[in-house]
Amino acid sequence: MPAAAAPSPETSWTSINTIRVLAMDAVEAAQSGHPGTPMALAPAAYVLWSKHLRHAPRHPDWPDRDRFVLSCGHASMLLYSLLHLCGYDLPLDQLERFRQWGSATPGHPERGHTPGVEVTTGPLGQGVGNAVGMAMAERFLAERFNRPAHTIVDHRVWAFVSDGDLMEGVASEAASLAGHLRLGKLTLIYDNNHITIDGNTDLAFSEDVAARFRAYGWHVQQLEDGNDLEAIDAALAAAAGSDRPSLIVLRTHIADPAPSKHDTPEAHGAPLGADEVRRTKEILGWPPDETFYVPPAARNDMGRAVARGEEWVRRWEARRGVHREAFPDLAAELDRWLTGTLPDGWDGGFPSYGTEGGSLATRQASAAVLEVLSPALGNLVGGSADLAGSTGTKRPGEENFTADSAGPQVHWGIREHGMAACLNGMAAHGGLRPFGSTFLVFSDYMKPAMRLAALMKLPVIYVGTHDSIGVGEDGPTHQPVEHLAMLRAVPNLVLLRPADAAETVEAWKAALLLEDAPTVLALTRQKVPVLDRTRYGAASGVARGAYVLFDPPSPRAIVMASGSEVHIALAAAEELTAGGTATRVVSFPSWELFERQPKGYREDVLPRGLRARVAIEAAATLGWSRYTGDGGIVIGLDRFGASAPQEELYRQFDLSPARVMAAVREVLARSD
Ligand SMILES: Cc1ncc(C[n+]2csc(CCOP(=O)(O)OP(=O)(O)O)c2C)c(N)n1
Ligand SMILES: [Mg+2]
Repeated sequence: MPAAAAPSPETSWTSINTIRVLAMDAVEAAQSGHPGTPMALAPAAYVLWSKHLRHAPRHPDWPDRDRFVLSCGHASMLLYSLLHLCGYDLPLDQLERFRQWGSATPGHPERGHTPGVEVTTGPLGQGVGNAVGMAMAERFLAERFNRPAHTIVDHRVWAFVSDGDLMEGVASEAASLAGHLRLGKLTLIYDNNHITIDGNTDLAFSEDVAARFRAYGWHVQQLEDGNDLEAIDAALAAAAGSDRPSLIVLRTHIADPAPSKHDTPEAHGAPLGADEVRRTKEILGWPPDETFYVPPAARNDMGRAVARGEEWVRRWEARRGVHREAFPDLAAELDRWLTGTLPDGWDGGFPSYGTEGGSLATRQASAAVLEVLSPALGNLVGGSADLAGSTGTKRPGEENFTADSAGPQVHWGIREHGMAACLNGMAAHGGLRPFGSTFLVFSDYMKPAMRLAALMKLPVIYVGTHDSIGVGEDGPTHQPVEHLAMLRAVPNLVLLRPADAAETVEAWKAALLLEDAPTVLALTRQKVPVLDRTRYGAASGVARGAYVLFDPPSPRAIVMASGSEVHIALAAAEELTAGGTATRVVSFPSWELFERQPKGYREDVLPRGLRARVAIEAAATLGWSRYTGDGGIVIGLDRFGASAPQEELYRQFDLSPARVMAAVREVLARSD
């Protein structure tokens, strides 16, 4: 990098104070938001963004940029001020419209909404996991694509975290894993301000955070003065030089230098008030009555990020050109990974099921799919939270991700919260197809991150096995009941519950083709019959969410079901049909994919005129009436399961063909 003259301390402080004032003014204008934390973190942010963070404001998607995560998303005005001043496509009028409808400056940072925002943050703790996932992604890509004298993946991950972030359990899980994996390119800057919403941290947080992180295997530094630019600079450099993940515990004072609100919880989440803002501006030597004032010196100083970024990108492009010439196949593969493109023939080698009969748990079919898919893709990075064998995600052919070498097989440990948050970081980083697995019932432990994946439109794949009372003897703690309804309620989350081995193959395909939504594959522990596809509808219908599986002429009723209950529906419909009551079966693996189909298709599967409808699923009935209509019957399980062999449970809860047949007769009688 050409050595630009370092800004004078005076200029640096002008820039820092500009960040502070913009945060105060934006919150004041919105009469809503969080001014204190951006003000206190402005010095550290300035040093990081102007001296350490490698970024390119005109190329916010430059693959080799450093990643910055503002885990304490409530401090969003800090990020917006930085982005604006550094020359990202975020004009000042957007800061003036902070938190307003349609502005690029929402209350908390949202990925895909504001250029330069890497991840959506706000739910505390999640950003720590995201940062860990990003550092894992960087290491994985670096090991795949760098060659001696050809370094094309080499970037760091920096995150600001608050007291709340470090109190949340998800951060502990992720930090523990990061220490274990020795993710040296990760640095957390902890805003140790002793303040949370309810008051001083004395209320609830007295552990020695530095000692805790040391125990995780982190490199830890403690700084007593959040305004000591030189010390911060040196600490960031030392963090970057460590081969372990780094924590910088930085003592700050919320709302510094507001004369009466600094160090108070009031400065966390409310405007400082016109008088306090005025007095703060006077202290800073700012024109007290002007709002959103950006001194030219600050604009010039921070605006240097543009030219610096252009130069970094230019050099990287040059290195890539040389790398491409030396290793054309490798370079093409990197292109493919970075653009999220599936390789030619990716779906060619899957096992095919459908004529041989027999039975197979869908988790086993999924394991067979993974065995083929994993080497074909190369970037399917993930694993399970200590249930690799049970969830069929062992992938015996793949290397482990360890502290020494980044294979695609991740052992997350028993850390579902952390796993899910890391998966979001990996997906947001780009280049990988991340997946995680556990028992479906423990989606409860992943839900906060799953929701954020859906909100961020990240194509994370969750493999959730043991998807019903079919779990059997382990009992109600391990038997999901309400989870399907819970997951279906999350906007932009796709749930797929395949009925047999062939549907499982198709479900994996559908998941991989989704680029803008996370997918849950809900799979059985127990064996289910492999349907004879010469007799029934083709499993390719899975891609459409629901399809006609069994269709006698002139059906009088429809039975719909997902997963293991499709077989119960089928047995009932065949017997009814043989007895003269022609009954159609709709296999319904995914409501969300069905809702994406054109109206005509949906009408073909569930014709308006065919109102006699029954649904069966070994789960909470909540929601199925949207397809059965008021006149229909939904058979399910609106209670917890129990510990017993699974056949016995299906018997006790009467999830049986006889019950379906009775229900069909009842709905037909109603409509007669
Ligand atoms: C999971 C979660 N719980 C609660 C909140 C609401 N909340 C926002 S900030 C905050 C705590 C503020 O304290 P701290 O994290 O230290 O941030 P500071 O005020 O110091 O910036 C809380 C409880 C949240 N955003 N996320
Ligand atoms: Mg705090």
